[in-house]
Amino acid sequence: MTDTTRAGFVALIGEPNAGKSTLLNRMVGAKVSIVTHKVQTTRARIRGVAMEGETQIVFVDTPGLFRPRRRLDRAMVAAAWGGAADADVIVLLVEAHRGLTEGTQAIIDAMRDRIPQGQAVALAINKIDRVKAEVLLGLAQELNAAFPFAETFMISAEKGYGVDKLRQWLAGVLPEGPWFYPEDQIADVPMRAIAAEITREKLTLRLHEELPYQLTVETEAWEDRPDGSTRIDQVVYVARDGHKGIVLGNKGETIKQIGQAARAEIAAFLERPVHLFLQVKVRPNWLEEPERYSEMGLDFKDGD
Ligand SMILES: Nc1nc2c(ncn2[C@@H]2O[C@H](COP(=O)(O)OP(=O)(O)OP(=O)(O)O)[C@@H](O)[C@H]2O)c(=O)[nH]1
Ligand SMILES: [Mg+2]
Repeated sequence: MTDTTRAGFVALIGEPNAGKSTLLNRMVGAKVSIVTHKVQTTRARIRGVAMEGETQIVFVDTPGLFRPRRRLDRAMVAAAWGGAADADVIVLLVEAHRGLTEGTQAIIDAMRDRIPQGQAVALAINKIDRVKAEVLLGLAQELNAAFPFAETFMISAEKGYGVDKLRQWLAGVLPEGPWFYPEDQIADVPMRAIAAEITREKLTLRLHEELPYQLTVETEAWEDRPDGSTRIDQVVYVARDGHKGIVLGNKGETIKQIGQAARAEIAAFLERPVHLFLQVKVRPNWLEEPERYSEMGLDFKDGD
């Protein structure tokens, strides 16, 4: 006799940098969403699939919620709220060492309007490895006074503390039903997009200040060769001539190192040799081009 299967969607929401992508990767057991120490790393919804017993949990990583300024920011925030509204359960991540910030309070206020009545919201206080245990109880009480969370978890997405408990609880509250994906599928993101994101991660880690927010990466061509290797051609769109110079670096040294780091990670992900070709193009208006948004997995009109 087989057990009844369960399946559902769990949206991870929170301020930029809360650790949503780190948690998704930890739950899935593979790096399907990029992570950096900088805010606004994730730009679109990323679905990762985890199994807990007979339950399939589809985690939805979302862009951080903040007060948007640019068109891209607005489209990102809309994608995050869309992910939350579509989910069976929401997990709000809060950083333990920052506590109930203005940003988290704004999210809690917005949840009252945007989340359908009766939709369960769990609280995950993340990065508990960064604080003393004493502060956690007070913080949990403060947050639960601000919103009726269904359950509170103390976790470290990075170290793995408390993550099993959270996954087990989620499995228990998801509805009975058939799985959405084959049992061995870990992500619902096209490989071309994952490869572009890996390159964007390396650019974000390497470049300073505003520059990572002013560029986007697209995979233009993908060729699986008969010799077992893959050739990938990508374009890095930047907004200004000056940015192109910075991305290339002296004698092309910067882009070369970024390309090497990205190539190694894409090859490890694909488990085959990769030849990666990066081209940097200046496109002053890319932040206002509908095509760039559809490539990112965002709705251009959400930015209106
Ligand atoms: N110390 C500590 N750092 C963590 C933990 N979880 C995540 N981080 C770090 O926090 C930073 C942000 O992590 P991300 O997973 O990219 O955060 P995010 O919420 O996806 O951020 P955005 O995509 O920008 O909204 C990274 O440097 C992570 O390594 C944790 O449990 N403990
Ligand atoms: Mg992220």
